[in-house]
Order: sequence, then structure tokens, then C-alpha cells
Amino acid sequence: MNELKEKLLGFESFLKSYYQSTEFTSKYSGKKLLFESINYSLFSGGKRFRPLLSLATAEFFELNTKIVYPYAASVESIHTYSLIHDDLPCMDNDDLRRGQPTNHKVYNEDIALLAGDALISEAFAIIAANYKENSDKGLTLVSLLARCIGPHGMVAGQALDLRSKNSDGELMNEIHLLKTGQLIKAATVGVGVIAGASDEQIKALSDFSLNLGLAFQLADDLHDAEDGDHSDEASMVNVLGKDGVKKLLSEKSQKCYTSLEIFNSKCESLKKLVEYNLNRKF
Ligand code: GRG
Repeated sequence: MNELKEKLLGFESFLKSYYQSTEFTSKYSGKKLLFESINYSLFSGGKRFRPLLSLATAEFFELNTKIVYPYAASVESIHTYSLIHDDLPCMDNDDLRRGQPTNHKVYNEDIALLAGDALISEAFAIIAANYKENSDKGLTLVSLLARCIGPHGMVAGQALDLRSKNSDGELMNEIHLLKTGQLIKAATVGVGVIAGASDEQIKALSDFSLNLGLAFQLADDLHDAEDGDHSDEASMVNVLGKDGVKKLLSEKSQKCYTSLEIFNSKCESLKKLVEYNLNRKF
């Protein structure tokens, strides 16, 4: 895990040098605010769980870590957009994220909305610019990410969530697979694509990630339940109770380990991230 954390520092400098380059500065206030707003949310203490997953997957395939930085930056850009938009008044209407004022509280709704839009577009620009030597792989990455976050992925999960009652366990499972699981899937499967993984390996990474996505959401629901009253949100705690959620979290984590069995013992970092999620307190 320490080695992975070191690699994360490299990713962090890649992300910083990308989003804090001169391309992201302007003397005109609209653009200046837009760039500040993007940077505010990108660098405000996220756990970087998805980049860690990409780096752990790269480790398994023995890829040079630097090759996956742009792809991980692309996935983290999408993650950041989803959080900015999710906090907007027309969605969850949250004032705080990571203990600090949400993007729209600092930059107003108009700029926050545009910062999210900009991050989606930039995510795809990063892939196009960095994987053009192997255009087949680049195109597969674009297609994978678009499918994972679009109308059959994360955005569909958000739409279901906005209009769902929080008492139907099966529906909530579907919401979490889409809203949380699909981007986590993109984080690992994309690295499999870069590595030229076999179909069997891609399937294993996908199964692993979808179970991890569910486990991640369950850990989040447990954390929220301990944090205060969230009875109006789609939380599995409202369906299964805290003990039921703890049991399901352990089952889903076990399924993650099972999905990795085809990789033999060479995926310690991926396993450690499952463990980290199982024990995390935030
Ligand atoms: C398309 C607007 C829109 C939203 C998509 C991802 C999402 C749906 C909404 C974000 C809110 C949310 C609770 C999503 C579930 C996934 C989740 C637990 C996100 C938080 O991820 P962390 O904990 O965030 O990795 P940090 O702060 O560590 O980066």
C-alpha cells in the first residue's frame, strides 16, 4: 500500500501540472473563475480511490505507472464533475462537501455547472491526447468511459436515485451498480484495456469492480448513518438496518476477492483496496 501511495504522488503531480498549467489561467474573470472552480473541487481532499484502483490494476499488469496517469486523471475528472453536479440545488442541494463549502456555494451555480461540464469534456480530451499512438485502444477507452458514465451508467443511476423510494432493496442495488459501480469499473477495466488484457481478465476486473462499487456504497451508507439522519436518501441502512448492511458489505467484499482468483496471488494492491474500503471510517 505504501508503494501505491508513492505512485499516487506521481499521479497527483500529473493532475496538478495538467490543470494548473498556463492553459488553465486567464486574465478575464469568467474563465479565471471557471478554472479556479475546477481546481477548487479537484484539489479539495478527495480520497483518490479511483486513481488508486487504476494504479493497483496497473501494478498487476506490470505497466509503467506513468502510462495510466492520464487515464486516471480522466476518470478523476469525471468523478469530480459528478460530485459538483450532485451537490447543485437542483440535485442534492448540499452546502458542504469534504467538510468545505460546495463548489456552487463558492463560485455560484452558473460557474459550478460549467466547471462540471468542462471536466466531462476535458476527461475525453485527455484520453484523446495521450493514447493516440494506439488509436484502437484510445477509442476503446473513450467508448468504455462514455458507456460507464452516460445514459446506461452513472447518469442513469442518478436519474433513478432522484425519483426512487428508498425502501426497495433491488432498485437500490441497481442504483448503486450504476451510480457508483460503473465509474469504479471504468477505473480498473480501462487499465486492462491499456494493458491489452484478455477477455477473461477484463470480465474479472469488471465483476471485481461492480462488487467493489456496491461495497463502496454500503461503506458510505454506513458512514452516513453514523453521521446523522439521512432517512430521505437512498441508503441501504433504511432497508437492511446497520447490521444487515455490515453483513452485505462483508459478502460483497468477499465477492471482490473471488473475482480476483483468476489472477492468482499477483493482485495484492487490489485486495488491499477492498480491505481499505471494508475498514474505512469516511
Ligand atoms: C451525474 C450529477 C451526476 C451524479 C452522478 C456519482 C454521483 C452520481 C453522485 C455523487 C454523490 C454520491 C454519493 C455518489 C455515490 C458514489 C460516492 C460514494 C461518491 C463519493 O466518492 P468518494 O467517497 O469521494 O470517493 P471523494 O470525496 O473521496 O473524492
